[in-house]
Amino acid sequence: MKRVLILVLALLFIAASFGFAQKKLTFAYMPGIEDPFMRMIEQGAAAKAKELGASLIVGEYPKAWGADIQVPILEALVARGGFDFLIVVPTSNEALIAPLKKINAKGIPMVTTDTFLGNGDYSKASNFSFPLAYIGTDNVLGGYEVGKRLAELIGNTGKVYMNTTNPDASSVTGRRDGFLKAMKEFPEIQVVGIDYNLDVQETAQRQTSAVLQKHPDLKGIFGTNLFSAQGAYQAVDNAGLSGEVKIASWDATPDLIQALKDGKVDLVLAQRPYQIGQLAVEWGYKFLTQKATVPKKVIPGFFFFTRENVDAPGSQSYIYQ
Ligand code: T6T
Repeated sequence: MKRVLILVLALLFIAASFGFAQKKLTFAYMPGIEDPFMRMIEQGAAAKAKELGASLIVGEYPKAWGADIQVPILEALVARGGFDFLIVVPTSNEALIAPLKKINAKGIPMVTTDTFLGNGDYSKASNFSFPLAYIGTDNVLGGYEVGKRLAELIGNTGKVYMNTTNPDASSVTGRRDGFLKAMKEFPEIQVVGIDYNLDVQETAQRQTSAVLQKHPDLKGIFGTNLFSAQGAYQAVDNAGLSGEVKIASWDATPDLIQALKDGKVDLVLAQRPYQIGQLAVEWGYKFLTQKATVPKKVIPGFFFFTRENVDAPGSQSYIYQ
């Protein structure tokens, strides 16, 4: 009788453990803005979740960039609940610290993707080091590489201009700083201005048109994200200066790839948003199921499109589809 009881208890224990191991995990993704880059992160995260037998829920895509718009959506997502792990693109490295800290204090582990909090160093204790990792591009390195290539495109001399989005988003400030670092290596290049378009393409276009009027001898432009670059090349095109003003752009949207083929843009840096999404789910899953230590920074690389390689079969997977 006693043996039977022990056997039953053992079976119940195994069944309970099995049930726990089988609990379907749910990830939540909170994007930064409605755009093809953020959608690619979702696609990568969804694919990886499916592969691992987990599921993904997605917060509403903000129609514009900024904490004011993102935080209420994020809070609604958390209020709805039903997820084990958060993947978030903070739209401000300062303003998102407090709301995310509150969410983390509820016991929700998280990674930040694409952008980070504070200075991005989650390895030292600080008021922003609670995310498990930053998973995204090395933006300073990318900005630096863009700068070197743009310098070469304009023969290492002349005026250049940068159109960017926000002064408090780590992604674009990293690109700006890396680019300016590269420019310091070219004493004959003059940076005539930096404008912030707040992630509005029409603003980028208007700002670029004004710079072209003020500096008709402008030689090069760096557009630090898809809205900046798309607005910038359209302004140059409208002024009839395509080909004369060299344009280095960031983000491989089909629009920018077509512009590269048409000679309206000269260089396109592609990030790896699909991989960013995959890696976020993969590390979250390892953390939840195996208590794995997540590396504080996970950095997939980037890829440069030029007119020489844009049609190569090996390049096509880098386009944001
Ligand atoms: O360039 C990406 C992203 O990396 C950046 O943080 C914000 O803008 C994009 O989403 C493109 O619109």
